[in-house]
Amino acid sequence: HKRPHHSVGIIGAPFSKGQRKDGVEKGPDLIRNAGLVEKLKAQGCTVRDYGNLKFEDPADDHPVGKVQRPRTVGLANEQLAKAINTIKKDGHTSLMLGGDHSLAIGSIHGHAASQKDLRVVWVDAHADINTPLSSYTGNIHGQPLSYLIKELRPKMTALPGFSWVTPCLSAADVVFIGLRDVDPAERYILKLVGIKAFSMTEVDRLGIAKVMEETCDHIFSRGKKPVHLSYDIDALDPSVAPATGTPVVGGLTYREGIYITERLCQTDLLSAVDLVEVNPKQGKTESEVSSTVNSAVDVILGCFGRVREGSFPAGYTLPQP
Ligand code: 5AB
Ligand code: MN
Ligand code: MN
Ligand code: MN
Repeated sequence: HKRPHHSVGIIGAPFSKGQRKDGVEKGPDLIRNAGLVEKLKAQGCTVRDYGNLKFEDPADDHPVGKVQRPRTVGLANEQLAKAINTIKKDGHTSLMLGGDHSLAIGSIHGHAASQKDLRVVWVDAHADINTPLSSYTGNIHGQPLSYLIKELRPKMTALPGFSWVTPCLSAADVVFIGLRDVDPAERYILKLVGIKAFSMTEVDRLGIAKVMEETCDHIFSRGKKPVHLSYDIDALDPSVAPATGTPVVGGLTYREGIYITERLCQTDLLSAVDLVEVNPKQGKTESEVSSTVNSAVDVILGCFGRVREGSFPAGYTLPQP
């Protein structure tokens, strides 16, 4: 079994306006400062860091209904979509470091522009599928999938900043893992359009290995297609990832969280990864912040070939006595 070579294109998205807590814009640099690039290279990856996007603040971005900062979020995601499209055209697996989860709109849209017919694995405590009208918080980080799924078109309203967005996914292309805090409207939507979901109950019932076999069966049942992994760090239990804006007890263990990445890496079809919602200001201590960042780094390393059984580079030989 030859390990495939991973060429990773990193884009930082220091963006927080899809929700109301500051600090999440510090995610990209924190994750880099934990040695991400060096660690990816040490496990045999080629890495190109495209740096951080710079976001603008459109004037008078007043709410539309309950939806907060639509113009700012729309514009940031339009920029991100272009950057991801460039990274894909350059031939890399894209790695987007957030930032809040509203960024999945641009990341998935940009990915879909270069690889049509993708599959999405959404690892999260939350379903992030509120429509602008169903959201009671008005925070767009709880809504990204509603903009992307074709079947939800009839439930959507036009928002300033979002005219560039066209839904690029079908409901059957998406799988959720880790759900445990789903709004009534979101549960209704999951049933309405029929999205495969492994909540924490299914993780308990089946075990993570079976969840991943069923996930792969589902996403590849209509052919082998590129996979977009959108990983919200709050999917992990707050004991291993406390520094995040909306923590929920009863989450994935570190081992379950890593297993997901190892299994998806094995498919050789991982084409884009998002790692979002690391927020150092939500950590109560320095060690809460570092455990969250370290978990995020390990999730990423698992996506790009790290295996817990250990490995050695091609051509490796033991020192001769
Ligand atoms: B996250 C909530 N459903 O819509 C909403 O962290 C929470 O990206 C969303 O998963 C959590 O605001 C968004 C109540
Ligand atoms: Mn979440
Ligand atoms: Mn999320
Ligand atoms: Mn791999």
